[in-house]
Amino acid sequence: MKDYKRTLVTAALPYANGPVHIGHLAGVYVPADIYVRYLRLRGRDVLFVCGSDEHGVPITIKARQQGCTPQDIVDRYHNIIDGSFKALGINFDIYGRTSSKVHEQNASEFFKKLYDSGKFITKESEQYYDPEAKTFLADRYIVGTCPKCGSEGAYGDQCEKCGCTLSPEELINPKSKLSGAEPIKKKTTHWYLPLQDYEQWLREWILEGHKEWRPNVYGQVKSWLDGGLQPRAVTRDLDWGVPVPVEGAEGKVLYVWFDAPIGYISNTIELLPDSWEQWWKSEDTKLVHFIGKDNIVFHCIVFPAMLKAYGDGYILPENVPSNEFLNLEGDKISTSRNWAVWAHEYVQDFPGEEDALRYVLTANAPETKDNDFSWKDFQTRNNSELVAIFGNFVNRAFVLTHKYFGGQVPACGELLDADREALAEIPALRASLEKNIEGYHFREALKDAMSIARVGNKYISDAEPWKVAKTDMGRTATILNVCLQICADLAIAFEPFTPFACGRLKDMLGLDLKWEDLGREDIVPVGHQLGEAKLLFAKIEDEAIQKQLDRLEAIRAEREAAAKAEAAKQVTPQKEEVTFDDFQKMDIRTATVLAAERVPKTDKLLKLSIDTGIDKRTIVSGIAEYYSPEEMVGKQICILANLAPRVIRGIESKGMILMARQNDGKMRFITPQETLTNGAEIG
Ligand code: B3M
Ligand code: ZN
Repeated sequence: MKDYKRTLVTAALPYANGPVHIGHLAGVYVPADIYVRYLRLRGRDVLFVCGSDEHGVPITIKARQQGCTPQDIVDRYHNIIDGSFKALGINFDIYGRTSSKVHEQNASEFFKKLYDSGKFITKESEQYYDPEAKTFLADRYIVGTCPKCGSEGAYGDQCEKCGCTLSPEELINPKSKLSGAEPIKKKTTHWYLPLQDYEQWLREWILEGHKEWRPNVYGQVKSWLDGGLQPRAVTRDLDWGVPVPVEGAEGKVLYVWFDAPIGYISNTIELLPDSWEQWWKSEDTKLVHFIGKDNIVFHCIVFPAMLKAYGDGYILPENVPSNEFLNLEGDKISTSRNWAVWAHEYVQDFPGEEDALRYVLTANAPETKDNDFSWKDFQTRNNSELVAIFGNFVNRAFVLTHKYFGGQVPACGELLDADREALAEIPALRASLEKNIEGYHFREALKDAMSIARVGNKYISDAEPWKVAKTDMGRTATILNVCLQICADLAIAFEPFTPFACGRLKDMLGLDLKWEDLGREDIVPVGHQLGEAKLLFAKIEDEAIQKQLDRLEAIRAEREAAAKAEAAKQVTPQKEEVTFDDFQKMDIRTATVLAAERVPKTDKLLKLSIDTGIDKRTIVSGIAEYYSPEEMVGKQICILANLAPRVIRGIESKGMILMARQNDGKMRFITPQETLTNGAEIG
């Protein structure tokens, strides 16, 4: 392993078109923050860069929906996102924005240099154009009927109902979202980065050189490369973004996925205008991108190809850790369906419980496969791990030290086997923790930290200093000394994971701790005065959890009702063709219900006596779900008169009542608009 002088950590720039949710936190920001905190604790030189991704079509769509400007949208969400990161202790060195002047200049210059040095190709293509609004239409701006599931309002790139990927050509009856006009095809020219030229180089760099990358990342890269790379458009016809800085490119901007990764560089420049290059262009810098799994291709293929094309000494990432997805209560997290736990709402609903979320999202991180967040699990992990093990242990150690020794760290006498065994576990756990964090296995690393708490908790429970104190103060002193060393270990080991509690614990200890202290047996010096015991973690009560579950349940119910209403509008496809003769065989007539009663011991059946004009007869019908007997009496209905008789529940039923069934299952009988004579032939 190469020895780097410094580490540059980037976290994917969240789109400023909505707040961040627990999926983002678990996938990208919490792991990135853990990694950075750990490196800092070890005294390494680290820079942690993030910012809002403020371009792209979804932002313009949101602005249009809300009747405001894209700038209003990004201002709003930039602030919300920035605020929730801060509240959760995710401490970037800079949280910039891709709408900043610095970025506009930098991205523009980046494009210009590639353009001037002939790294792009241009291609003319036909794109959808709104003849009324006089503008090209991004795929998202075209809506129509989904060819796969038939639902209305599918987008030109995707149907959100059935989830299928689409191209605008496939939409049935496409319309522009801007004017409602039918889009036409129009020629336009764009710049493309010929990715295929970098294929061989990418193969060597990643497939040969980075077999240690996570399997999900490596696998995705491999399948892209095996599929053969194509030129990628780096410009778009749009009026929101960084203008394409060449003549004849009016109305065109840089594609959001071209400018966004450059944003990492721009934000570094903004923070360190004089020394940014040492972070981006020095072989002594280790670059690590933390991203979501849907960003892999851009960070492993497109952005590296851009940097390679640019030259000038830009370094490439040493690793690109990316997680799988986190689900919520068994369902995919979805911004559009509001199925999420929003970071900014969490910090409002659970003030002081920031660590609990960080802890649970790490313990449950979707590192190797999709994982589920449930509120019950959240509560259990908080209450029975953080509170009952870590918190409880520290609290007992402090309270007893105050009780017996006035809060002064008591002297450590001769160590017994139990003391030595407990203490001996810490260096091994430290080594494992280090290995796991440096290998980006944060869930395992957290287990190591928790194991230290378990060691402490078990040690104090077994040693029972509260009993020993009745007879042997010397031994009590030793036990508590050992406990306090473990408390200090916890303050260090947990800092990357639960920084708020560790801050409180360090205050209680009154010590400045470094990673190197972890596992030492004399971190806390004898005679040192401890602070008062503070609460490290609070129990999360059932009511707080129920409130969250109720909120989600309401959203689910609303969604189901909407889906039902939507389904009711849907029409079942037409049946197979029949001939006129087939139809002629059906003898459909008007008739009047003379009497009606429920068929005993059934929920669904009514026995109806009807006057068909031809005769008086009995029909048993599955109508009771929709009509009471009283409602039926006297009604004129339509029947299939010549249906072969059937015996239903011992009653002979002759014919069938015609009913219309909606797609939500609701049925109504068919009645003539005005009362007719019974037995009138329908056809
Ligand atoms: N904004 C996508 C996302 O939030 C995108 C990441 C950009 S990183 C340069 O998933
Ligand atoms: Zn569909």
